[in-house]
Amino acid sequence: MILFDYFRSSAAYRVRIALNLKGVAAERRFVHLRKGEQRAPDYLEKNPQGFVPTLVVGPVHLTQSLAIIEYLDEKFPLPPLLPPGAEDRAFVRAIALAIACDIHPLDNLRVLQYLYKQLAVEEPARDEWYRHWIREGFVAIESQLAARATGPYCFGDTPTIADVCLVPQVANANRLGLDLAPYPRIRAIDTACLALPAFADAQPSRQPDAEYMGSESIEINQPRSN
Ligand SMILES: N[C@@H](CCC(=O)N[C@@H](CS)C(=O)NCC(=O)O)C(=O)O
Repeated sequence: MILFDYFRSSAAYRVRIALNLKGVAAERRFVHLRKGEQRAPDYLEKNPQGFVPTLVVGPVHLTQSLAIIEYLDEKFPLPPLLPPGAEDRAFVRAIALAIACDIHPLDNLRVLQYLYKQLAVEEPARDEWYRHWIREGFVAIESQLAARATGPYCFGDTPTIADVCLVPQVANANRLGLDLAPYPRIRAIDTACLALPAFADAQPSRQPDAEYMGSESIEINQPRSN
């Protein structure tokens, strides 16, 4: 298996956590998003959306982090990343999707670049955009988690796909200086997860391609003519 990865990508971070939880090793190749390597023709052959992560398994190129994580869960069933009950599976998937479909896409690099280059939105407003969509999502997720609080994680006594998505999103929130005080349950789950080596070792700062860990805006400030 080969994981096409970028240290700061929270979608790739999800897959790194899942691989670690499963104890599955993957060769790593790094796609430098700030340099635009995700749009290189040979990379677009692997992932036509121009995103990381991509997991290459033999001749097959798997894309979309949640599809990759469910693939890993099917191929390597232990430890399971989905609970046994159908309603409980729906709950953890709902948390994962609230992050992966409703928060994260609005703060993606290409969206921030579009705000900057096409719409001339300057850094303070872009950062506020970024924080706004996390806040909107976290308010709802916090109440959903509080209503189902059953253990140290999003659901039950072991991490699920919900935790695999939540921890990278909290990392993004911290990077943009979002005040997490209103979300005590999210903070407690993040702390519990990061106490596990599978999560801690997948953190952006611990990746071989890690660079400066400042705000996203610094990354996208390039001439508008680009
Ligand atoms: N829904 C996709 C999202 C992947 C994604 O947005 N990846 C970001 C990094 S977190 C990316 O590659 N962005 C490149 C760009 O915006 O140009 C997934 O879950 O895999």
